[in-house]
This record gives sequence, C-alpha cells and structure tokens, in this order.
Amino acid sequence: GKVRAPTHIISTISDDRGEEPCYAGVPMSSIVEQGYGVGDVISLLWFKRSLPRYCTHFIEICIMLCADHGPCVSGAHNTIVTARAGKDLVSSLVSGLLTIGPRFGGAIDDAARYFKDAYDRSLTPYEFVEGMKKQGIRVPGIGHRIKRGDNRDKRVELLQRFARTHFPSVKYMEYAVQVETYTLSKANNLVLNVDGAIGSLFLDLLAGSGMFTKQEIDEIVEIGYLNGLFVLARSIGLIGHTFDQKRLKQPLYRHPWEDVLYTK
Ligand code: Q5B
Repeated sequence: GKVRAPTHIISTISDDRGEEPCYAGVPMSSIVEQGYGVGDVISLLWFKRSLPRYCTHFIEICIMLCADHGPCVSGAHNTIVTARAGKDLVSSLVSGLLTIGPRFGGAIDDAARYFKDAYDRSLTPYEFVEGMKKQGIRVPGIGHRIKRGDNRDKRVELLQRFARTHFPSVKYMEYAVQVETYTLSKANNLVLNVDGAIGSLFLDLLAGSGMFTKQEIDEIVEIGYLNGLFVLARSIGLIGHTFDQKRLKQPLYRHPWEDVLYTK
C-alpha cells in the first residue's frame, strides 16, 4: 500500500496548494469579496477562527493605536539611529523591534498573565500589588514614563470606551482599573498603561466572546500571543520612521558629549 513519508513540518494555519491561498480554510477570494479586514486576517492566522466583528474591530483599534508613539520612545529611537547609520529598511525596522520587551511595549502578555491569575484567585488589588512587591516584580501593564494620574493615556481611554460599549463583559478590565486605583494611591506615575489595557481587555475578549474554550484561553495566555499585537502595530510606525529619516537625508547620528556623564 501507499506509505506516507514522514513530514518535517506540520502547519495548520494556511494552505497555498490549491488555486488560491486559504487562511484557516477561508479562500483569499472570500476574504477580499466579503470585505474582511486586517482584524479578520489576524483572527484566522493567529486564532484559526473567524471572530465576531466587535472582536476584529477591537484588534484593529489596538493596531491603529499602537502603530506609533513619536520619535522619542525606545523603538523609534533605535530605528532612527539605525536608518541614519545608512542601514536598509529591514535592519532599521528590526533594530527598533528588538527594544520591545518587558519595559517597552512587550508587557501585554505578562499583564494578561498576572491580571488573570490575580482575578481568578480573587485577590484584592492590595493583595495582588503588595504580593508582587514582595516578590520584587513590577506590575506589568502599570506605569508610564510620561503619563500620570492627572495626564491619562488617551489610548487607554479609547480602548476602555470601545470595550464598555461592545464587549459582553469587561471584568478583567475593571479589575485592572481597580489595581490602577490602588497603584495611583501609591504614586502618580503608576497608571494603567496601553499594555495593561490591551492585556486585560484581551482577556475579556477571549472569555466573553464564547469563541474559545477555557483550555484554549489558558494556552493563548501561556504561549503569549498578545505582544504580537504591539510588534505588528509598531512595525508600521518604525517603517515610517525609517522612510522619514531617509527622506530627510539625515546624517549619521552621534550623541552629544554634553548629554553624557563621564565619570570614574
Ligand atoms: N514603579 C513603564 O518606569 C516603566 C512600576 C512600579 C510597581 C510597576 C515602569 C514599568 C511595567 C512594564 C510595563 C509598558 C518602565 C509601558 C509602553 C509603550 C509606550 C511607551 C512610551 C509606547 C516606566 C519609579 C518608581 C519606582 C518603581 C515604581 C514603576 N513601575 N512599581 N509596578 N509597574 N512598568 N511597560 O517611569 O520606590 O522610587 O523605587 O516597568 O507595563 O512601553 O510611550 O514611552 O506606546 O511607545 O522609568 O507607551 O512603570 O519609572 O523606573 O523610575 O520607577 O515607580 O519601582 O519606585 P519609569 P521608574 P521607587 S507602555
């Protein structure tokens, strides 16, 4: 009989063998003809299912809001310096992307993990925050370099407003807000930041949409899908910064001596 040679790769998200590529079984022509957007494509390729419109709209809002945050943030700074060193688009882009991590932009997964664990264990904000402090861990999704209790992040407000209007439940987000109320009572810089807002709201999307089993939610949180939203979004801005520097014909960047404390 026929014997199938063992394969070296297993893939479950897309298939290009037929007349047209399919994303999670949906042919490209349907994606175009039915007016799917980037949120739908992310749903198909990352979550392997079509999600309701309010979910894909939320994903698209996350992408738009995180696309850029000016030239001074870590990622844009690296990209600008790299572009000014004469490097190509991909090098400039990845040098910016490589700054995304636990302090900058890449706290979404940990925010989701810690908020979920604390909420599911019914910890009060006090118990959660003080417990983290005892372990010497900063609360992911809390704190910002320039945003303050009296100068909130508009992006967080926009995400919250959308979710309060369209999500069936925002229990994780409300918990994150209670945590913020407690951290703000400690210091004015400890606001719920954009990573924390997306992390907590994505938990609400996963839990409230009825599209994921509990096991699937645990797997998504454990694997860590959500930093992907920031990486994808900020790539748009970093590519823009690369073009901007090239268009402006900016010379090699050298940091000024006056801005360095030379000491022994
Ligand atoms: N403290 C974000 O720190 C930042 C604390 C905390 C408990 C916390 C810090 C932090 C968690 C990681 C996180 C995402 C590094 C941020 C983003 C995208 C962005 C960026 C942009 C964009 C800022 C002063 C005092 C110290 C600290 C205490 C600070 N955070 N305690 N839990 N989470 N957050 N990252 O301002 O007693 O004086 O020692 O690590 O969620 O990245 O726009 O820039 O779109 O591009 O440097 O928005 O919060 O504050 O380090 O001087 O700390 O607050 O222990 O206490 P800062 P520090 P003490 S959104």
